[in-house]
Amino acid sequence: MNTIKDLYSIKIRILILLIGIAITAISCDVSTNNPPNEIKYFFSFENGWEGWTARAMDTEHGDGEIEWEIAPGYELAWNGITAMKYYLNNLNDAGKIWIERPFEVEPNRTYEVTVRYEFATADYGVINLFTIITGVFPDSPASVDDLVPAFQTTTGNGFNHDVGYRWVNREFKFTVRSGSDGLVHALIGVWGTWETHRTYFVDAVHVIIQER
Ligand SMILES: [Ca+2]
Repeated sequence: MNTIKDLYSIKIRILILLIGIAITAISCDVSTNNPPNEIKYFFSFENGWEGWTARAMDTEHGDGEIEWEIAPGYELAWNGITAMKYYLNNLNDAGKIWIERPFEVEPNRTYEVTVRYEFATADYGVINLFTIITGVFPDSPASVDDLVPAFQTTTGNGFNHDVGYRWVNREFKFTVRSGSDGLVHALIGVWGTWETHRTYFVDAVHVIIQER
């Protein structure tokens, strides 16, 4: 009789232990399913545009337009075999070309957004350089005035003589508040600040969105 009671008691204890393990497992699951407050994206353009689109402003020249193009290509790459190639023949000394991509976030919230990428440039020295465009906005820029906060550093590769193309790392941080549509728009490009033609490449783009 005692043996049967002992056996019963052991079974109850095992059952309680199993329930305990199950509850622990469920609570772990819940904690790992919490919505992350940091979202990381990476773009290497190995699959083409990867959600980005090309835009330009101030490209008018006489009766036509200056020549410009942005497209994924195979000439140079930092990661994999393709990078985004930018060509701007800046005959009007004003052209601005960039790629742009919307990112889904929560509406009406403030975010810290880091935009980091590799930039291949043959520009050297400190004069006659173009200017890098990088920014994050609640709305896609509709005018050059909207674009002004995205005018960043110059396109120089850090050398004081011609060494051809060099990859340089560029990183910028922004604070942006999303609108009611729950989108923020990231931009990467160049502003022609010298009257000549230039080609650049962008690859390995990280966009890190962190809610404040
Ligand atoms: Ca690539």
